[in-house]
Amino acid sequence: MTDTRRALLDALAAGPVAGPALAERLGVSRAAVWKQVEALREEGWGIESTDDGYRVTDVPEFGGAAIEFGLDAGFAVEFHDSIGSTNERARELATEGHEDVAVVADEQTAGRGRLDRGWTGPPGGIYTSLLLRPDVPPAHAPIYTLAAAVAVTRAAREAGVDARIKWPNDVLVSRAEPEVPLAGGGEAAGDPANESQSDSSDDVLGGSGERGGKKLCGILTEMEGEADRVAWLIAGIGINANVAADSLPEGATSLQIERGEPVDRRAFTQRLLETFDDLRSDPDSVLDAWREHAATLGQRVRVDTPGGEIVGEAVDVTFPGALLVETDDGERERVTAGDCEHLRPI
Ligand code: BT5
Repeated sequence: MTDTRRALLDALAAGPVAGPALAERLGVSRAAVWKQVEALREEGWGIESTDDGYRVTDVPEFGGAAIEFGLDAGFAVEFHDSIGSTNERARELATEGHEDVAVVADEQTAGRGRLDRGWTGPPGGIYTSLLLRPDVPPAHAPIYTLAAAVAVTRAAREAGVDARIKWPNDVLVSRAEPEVPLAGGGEAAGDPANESQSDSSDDVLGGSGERGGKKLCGILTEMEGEADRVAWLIAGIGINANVAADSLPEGATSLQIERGEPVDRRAFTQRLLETFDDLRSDPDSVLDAWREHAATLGQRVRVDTPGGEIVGEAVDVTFPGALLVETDDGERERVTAGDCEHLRPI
């Protein structure tokens, strides 16, 4: 988006402005203002000429200018109808020295998950990568993954979808637990045999379709660090927004499926960026917000960590994003990375 167009839309976001006042404010001719207004109309914007000046009546459903219009967050938006991976594009921008950019796409053709896994990105999604340069040590990076998960979850809940967070990086939509006979009153007195029981219909997808929920969103955080400081950090967020079930892997769901109608992707993305922006400026608030929306806490979990498998009850999350797991022998393990599976309660 050109600077003139951005300035024009910023001015109109506050209410009607007359052509001459716009021209003066933008430092361009009245003809140039008129040309920009015409170009916006051609792209689907409703802009009326009233006695008070130009007034925006309609904003396109999705797109860079649409997301930036009225946005209360410190991000410029770079929009793509289709792209390989928004994380890859954000990396390019990082190398060029940019910051505080949200790369957003409607479709991703080569989306990436963690650990060389892929991310299916049909049209109708919200695929975004937020490029930041936080002044924090590299060890604090995980708090931004948690912040992204909180931001998506809040936006989903406001859109009427009962989303919850599975540590560390998934947003799931809850559904009723299958009826499980509770052994001996249901106290968690670890019978390892039960832990391998799984409902194969919903948790076979390498992190997708976990028990108790279908995967609505995945987050891939990448960063480059200097010795004591993050050089850049990219929070890559893939949200199944207006996507039908047959375009998604098994165990996945979308906002449209859950709502029974499409979601306003512009409003959703704005809410996501605004919440993330608030959280990143106050990292200490992230953990409480995360706990509030967590599906993992209180669950019996199995975490596949680089150092081996840990099974127990997820009791808390600690800064900057480690999961505390109480194992059956009463030890508390602090898990900083790994794939987490929610186990059937015993
Ligand atoms: C993730 O990895 O969940 C992180 C996904 C991050 C995607 C975003 S989109 C914007 C940005 N640009 C990128 O290129 N990436 C980021 P992981 O926990 O490894 O889960 C990956 C697994 O989720 C796959 O192996 C599939 O089983 C499943 N999966 C793939 N696509 C899915 C989808 N659209 N919905 C739900 N599950 C999916």
